[in-house]
Amino acid sequence: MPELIFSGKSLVGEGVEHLSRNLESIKSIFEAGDSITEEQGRQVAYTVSSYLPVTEGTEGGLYFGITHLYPGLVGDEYFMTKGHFHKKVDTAEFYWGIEGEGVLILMGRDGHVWGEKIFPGSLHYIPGGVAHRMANTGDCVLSFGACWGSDAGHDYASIEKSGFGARLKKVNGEPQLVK
Ligand code: S6P
Ligand code: ZN
Repeated sequence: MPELIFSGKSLVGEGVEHLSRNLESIKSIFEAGDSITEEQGRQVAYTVSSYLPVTEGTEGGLYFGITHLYPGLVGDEYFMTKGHFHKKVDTAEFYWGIEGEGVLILMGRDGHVWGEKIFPGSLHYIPGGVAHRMANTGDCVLSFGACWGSDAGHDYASIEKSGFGARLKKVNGEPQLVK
């Protein structure tokens, strides 16, 4: 068996994959993405460490990941993850808050968007058919865990094409979903 260490905040060990996304690579998700300069574009927006013990598509397996999402704004929009539906659309996922604060932005297939506050210890069940994206509304890194099925897959294309039905913006100093 591989030795894996999940310290609560980080995940290391044999087979753990690390991915990093800078602002340049995700700029199209932000309303003001075109304002991102070359220098800002090099800034890391989030990293993901994941343990994917079986081949993607395997039915009945589980995946585990930790995301560290950095604080910041693009225009008046908080740093956020790309967001996705699952390719096998009816598969669910758990998210839980580890450190920092933010809002889990959710969108049903009908385009209805709502948010759940995430904070250390909060637990979030994301039902099948619900797109999910995380925004960091705090001043510190937001770390959260995720557990999803190895047969779920990721559909990023739908979000790239149509986005979410609302954006999480800083309005008078407070996060607000704006259509
Ligand atoms: C995977 C799970 C997370 C995200 C990560 C980055 O199903 O939801 O590990 O991959 O938070 O978000 P995104 O939307 O860029 O994959
Ligand atoms: Zn997911």
